[in-house]
Amino acid sequence: MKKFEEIREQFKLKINNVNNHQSLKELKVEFFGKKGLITGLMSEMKNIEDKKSYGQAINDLKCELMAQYNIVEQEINEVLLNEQLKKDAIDVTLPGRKNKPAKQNILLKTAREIEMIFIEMGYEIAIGPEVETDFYNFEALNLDKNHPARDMQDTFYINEHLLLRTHTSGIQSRTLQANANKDLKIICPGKVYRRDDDDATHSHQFMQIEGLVVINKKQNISASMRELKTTLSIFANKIFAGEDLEVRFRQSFFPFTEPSVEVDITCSRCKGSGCNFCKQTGFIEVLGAGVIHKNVLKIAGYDEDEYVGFAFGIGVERIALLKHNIDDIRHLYINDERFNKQF
Ligand code: FA5
Repeated sequence: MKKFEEIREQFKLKINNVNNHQSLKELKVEFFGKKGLITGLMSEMKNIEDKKSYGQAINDLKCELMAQYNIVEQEINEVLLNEQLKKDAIDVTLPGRKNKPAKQNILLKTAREIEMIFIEMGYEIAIGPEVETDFYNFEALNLDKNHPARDMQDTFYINEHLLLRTHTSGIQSRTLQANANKDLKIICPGKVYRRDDDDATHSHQFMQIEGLVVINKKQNISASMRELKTTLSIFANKIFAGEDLEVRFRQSFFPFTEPSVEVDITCSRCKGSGCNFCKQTGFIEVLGAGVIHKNVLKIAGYDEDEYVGFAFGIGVERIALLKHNIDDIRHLYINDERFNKQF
């Protein structure tokens, strides 16, 4: 019983000096731990005759001291909580931070500018799904299942028949089929996807704006190579107004146009002398175009001998890069405020 009293006194003395979690923890180990003073009382059990009363006494002492311990622990927690609350207090009378209105991303801004140029020329807007069928993305465009040109536009397949569209030309095939034997003058903006390796001028996801004009040959206007070249020259002059950039038409191949061309613009970084950005060519390709292949008109239900048309697909990112002298396509997507606020 003397030993019990000593422990009780010792505990009282120590707990009065506890004022933080660390000393509380040390006290707990010293008295209640595996090798603590209270546990130590148990080792005397073997020398005690009335083991039951002795055990009961240890338990009572433990409960008594534990109750005091819990009170002190609660007090310390309260003090700490109050300190934390004081530290975290918000002065609601301070004036709030102003929200800065976000600027429109330069990519979308460029897309809207391109659209406006064509809308002013009388084009209407058509849209289509980003998850496209193999038929509209390829087959209706004269690219049957095993056509080698499909390799140039490998993409992400949802299943055998559905894929992420590789170009906006799928909207062209849809609109032609829905309006067979009617005149058409549309642009089709949208996102497209390809299994391309990302670099300064390529992305696996990018934007295109498709253009399509179809006219009945009986009319006194046409929509063939000459009109295509004129249209694209007007577009290039408007979008790059004030810039000293050359427009170059280069012979090319697309299964859905015949003849086909690609249009390049002088590299805005080296002004044509050749650099890493333009892969030393002095030019950046911005679009593909051509006179609509007769098979495409036929598949869509048009009388291919009665109608003629041209189509083009503009890479929106490439226009933005050239127009604003941006050195990497990836800047357009990473949403860095320092980049965005320059435009
Ligand atoms: C096409 O996609 C054709 N559908 C264009 C077309 C439409 C031709 C109608 C004839 C008639 P092409 O794969 O070349 O063509 O892509 C067109 C433009 O998209 C390119 O000139 C380029 O500006 C842009 N482009 C192509 N691949 C990428 C890419 N990985 N990242 C960014 N822009 C790209």
